[in-house]
Amino acid sequence: MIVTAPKTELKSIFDQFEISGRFHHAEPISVGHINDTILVKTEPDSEPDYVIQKINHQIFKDVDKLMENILRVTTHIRNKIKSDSNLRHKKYVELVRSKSGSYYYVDESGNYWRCYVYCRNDSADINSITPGMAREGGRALGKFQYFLSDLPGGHLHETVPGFHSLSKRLDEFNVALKADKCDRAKHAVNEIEAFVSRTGEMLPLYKLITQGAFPLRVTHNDTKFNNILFDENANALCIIDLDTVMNGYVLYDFGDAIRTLTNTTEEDDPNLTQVDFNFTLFEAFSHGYLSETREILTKTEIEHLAFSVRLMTYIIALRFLSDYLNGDTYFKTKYENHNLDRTRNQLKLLEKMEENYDRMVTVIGKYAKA
Ligand code: GN1
Ligand code: MG
Repeated sequence: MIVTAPKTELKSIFDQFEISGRFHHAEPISVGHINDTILVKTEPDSEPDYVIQKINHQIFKDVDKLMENILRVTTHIRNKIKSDSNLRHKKYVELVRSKSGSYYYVDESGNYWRCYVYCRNDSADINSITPGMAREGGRALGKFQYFLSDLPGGHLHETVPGFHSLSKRLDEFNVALKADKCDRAKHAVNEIEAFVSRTGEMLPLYKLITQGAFPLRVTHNDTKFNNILFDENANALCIIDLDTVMNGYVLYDFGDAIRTLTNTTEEDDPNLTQVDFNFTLFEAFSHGYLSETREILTKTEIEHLAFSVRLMTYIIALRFLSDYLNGDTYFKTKYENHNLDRTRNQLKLLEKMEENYDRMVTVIGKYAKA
């Protein structure tokens, strides 16, 4: 679909950035749940295309800090890629400066906009991800974490405090359930029970995290598999969507990547018979990931990779349910029960992960040994 109506408005926003080429037309990219993303095609064809994004600053409240993190991270990755001739084919996320010299622009209505150089993405849809792509994706995530392991300048800003904290997400859930302000809890009785009955098995890993059992590293924190871009030969090019890059634990990145890669259907498919855990893709991703990271990860990190898959699926499903109970104030939704469908889908996936758990542990053990 081509955006025609707001063209003048979009063009005037686009014109605030130091771009080359001329605005031709805009197309929405509707994959994310948080920001609004638009692809801007330019002319002549020899010039790059761009992505402009309206940042959700209800969620990312301090845009200066957000953009400072992204700039630090992208600069560091760019320097790594440019200084290694073996990495010449890799891409990096490239922010475009606004004409006022900063990396975002605030319009008259107080909306925050930023601009990136567009990186063409030939990723397949969820049904045609091959084991080769999963392995490449695992390698790309491992490299991403490795590149950032010597990021200078101290800790990144915590742009969303406690983003993957189980205790924060349980507190939010309990507040939402108690308030039940849309009178929706009665539609989610089984789902609520499914979370409550699993809390006990989730807490030990959370406790280990809070006790400092894992090194604090620079992590992506939103490693949906579709945030890994591929070229037409299924080589991973780069990892995008850097809003949540913060200091964190590799378990979060591994777990969330597996959550999104292995589901045999979309995250919000209401037809639960379609939801299954693709073990072959899990194995291929783990192979690629550990081939890049086995030398840097600690024994304790490796031992908890398999469980992190269950923890992350639990946490994100719980966030969908809390948002449903709160009346859909956080994730974008397209219909009344969208967040409930997401919750059910992810709980089904979690069950499938539980069934496959012992095999997952075995596979991690195998690839951890080289
Ligand atoms: C959100 O917007 P998107 O799709 O990149 C969310 C992630 C969730 C994901 C669930 C900042 O990511 O944490 O895992 O939805 N991002 C934020 O699909 O909350
Ligand atoms: Mg995101």
